[in-house]
Amino acid sequence: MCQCNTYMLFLERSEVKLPSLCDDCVINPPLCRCASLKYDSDLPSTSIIITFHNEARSTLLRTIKSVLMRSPYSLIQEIILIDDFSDDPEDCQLLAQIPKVRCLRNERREGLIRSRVKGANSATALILTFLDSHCEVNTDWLQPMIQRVKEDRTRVVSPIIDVISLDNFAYLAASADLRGGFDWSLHFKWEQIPIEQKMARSDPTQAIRTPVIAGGIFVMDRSWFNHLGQYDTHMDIWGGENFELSFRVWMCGGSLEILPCSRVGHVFRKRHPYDFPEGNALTYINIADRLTLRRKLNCKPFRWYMENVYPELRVPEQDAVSSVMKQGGLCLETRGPDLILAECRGLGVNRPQPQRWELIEPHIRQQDLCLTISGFTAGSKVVMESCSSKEPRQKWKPKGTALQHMVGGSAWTARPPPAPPSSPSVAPSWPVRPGSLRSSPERGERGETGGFWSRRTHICSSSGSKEDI
Ligand SMILES: [Mn+2]
Repeated sequence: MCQCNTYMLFLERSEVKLPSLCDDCVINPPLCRCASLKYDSDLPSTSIIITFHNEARSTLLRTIKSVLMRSPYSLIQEIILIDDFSDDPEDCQLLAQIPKVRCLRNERREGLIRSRVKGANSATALILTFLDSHCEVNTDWLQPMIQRVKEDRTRVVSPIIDVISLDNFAYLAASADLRGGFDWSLHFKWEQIPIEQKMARSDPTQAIRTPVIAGGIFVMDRSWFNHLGQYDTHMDIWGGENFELSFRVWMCGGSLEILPCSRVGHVFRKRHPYDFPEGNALTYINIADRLTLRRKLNCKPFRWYMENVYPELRVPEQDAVSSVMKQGGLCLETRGPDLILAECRGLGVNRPQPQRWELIEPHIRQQDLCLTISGFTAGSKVVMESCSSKEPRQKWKPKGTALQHMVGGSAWTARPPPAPPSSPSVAPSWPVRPGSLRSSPERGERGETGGFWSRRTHICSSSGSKEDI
């Protein structure tokens, strides 16, 4: 019996039933075009690398079965399972009876990264496909990715990752125009493609450039993976490796893409179903050899990545400048929820400094609160409200030394604060003409910075300007 027959026999006998797929044409009509795309007839085959630790057998089998049933037979060189020291060694051994499946078992817990590198090092195909152990690949998932990598080996490509419901294992389609991004807490997030890129896309089947990939499912040329230094095998703990790889790919001459015509369902878990080896998120490792590698590969600096790959991600530290704000010799300050113009202190020895405001265009802020006009009509009060990037009432622009509201050009006034008799410096009202509120540098700063807004020196001070609040 030829290998092909054994393979078909397995698929027929396997008890895991694949649920019917959702119809892309119903969910996303433009993606009907995927069905008409043509791929090279001589696409290279791939080694599929799946690592797992105590994964449910049914989920693992579902992953493998979907790969075997929904990929052209010739494209699957092998499926390499790396059992990261699961409690029951049989999990892996039983699966190795399936055609094309090989099993490698770790002698001790190694974690995701060393397991993947072990799989990659034993792979025989020229293209590597990393796949999570709790997936269901969709029809024609593999050809689009191999085609893109065949055309340019420096591309690292990822499918659209659909959702397999944690509750009933139903297959749910994800949006087809998202890319990978992150915030400064380094949490991965799906985000909309920037509007300019969206407008420029004439064909919904086109690859989507992405700053980072989610990391669980991607295809990469084996020689490119090796050239870039695989993974840092000192990494013990799951998570973050997708950022490290993404930055390295971009900065060292490659690119990352999401391919709308390739779809793979993935069980997104609410929490980690297993324990980690010793160490935690604050455990630092020595990266000297990775720095050497970076120099050797002549990789671009992270600034280049920020400016060219992910310019939408703003750097708060860089944008922020701070200043005292003055009008008619008085300083703008907050008193609890109220805004007032008060005598500018800080001139004498040991006198409190006037409050500083941060300009992070278009916001003028103190911590999480932003200077906001309550309406666009003359006489509207100026108040402090929670900052929101979508709020037009909070948009300001420096004009020379003055500040102008970008939308409301009319005069407005601040709410008169309660004026205790003991505070002669409290201004009863804040009548301002547009543009007449001025930022004012502390002495000496102007010469250093050449402007009235100076580089921020602190975000939130517990002394000085805040001590009387
Ligand atoms: Mn996963």
